[in-house]
Amino acid sequence: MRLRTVLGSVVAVLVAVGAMLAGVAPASANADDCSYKLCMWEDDWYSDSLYAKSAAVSGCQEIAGWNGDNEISSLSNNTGHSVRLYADDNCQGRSLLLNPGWYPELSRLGFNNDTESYRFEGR
Ligand SMILES: [Ca+2]
Ligand SMILES: [Ca+2]
Ligand SMILES: [Ca+2]
Repeated sequence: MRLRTVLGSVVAVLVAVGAMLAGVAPASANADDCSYKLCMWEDDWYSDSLYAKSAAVSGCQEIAGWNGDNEISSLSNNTGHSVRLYADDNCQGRSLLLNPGWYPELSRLGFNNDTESYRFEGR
């Protein structure tokens, strides 16, 4: 009777250790969800830093000076609204209108590393 109790305790401890060792990998944190949003990346083909992510809100949207200005190289626009990119802050300067869609290389459109702000059309 006493021995069985000790064995039972040992088994319980081993099971607990096994559960701890197994662990559980955390869910991926970099699966940024750009559905229904506008997303802008530092490099071509939606790579490196994701500097801007926004729903189709109204008004001029500012890209951060030290994290995105003059760095955007690719973009996806899944908002259903066209967006106009601006080469300067405060929606000023040269601009480029983009319909909803995927733009892996803004360099092809003459707008690589230039965007500093943007505005959704009709918002
Ligand atoms: Ca870039
Ligand atoms: Ca610029
Ligand atoms: Ca800016």
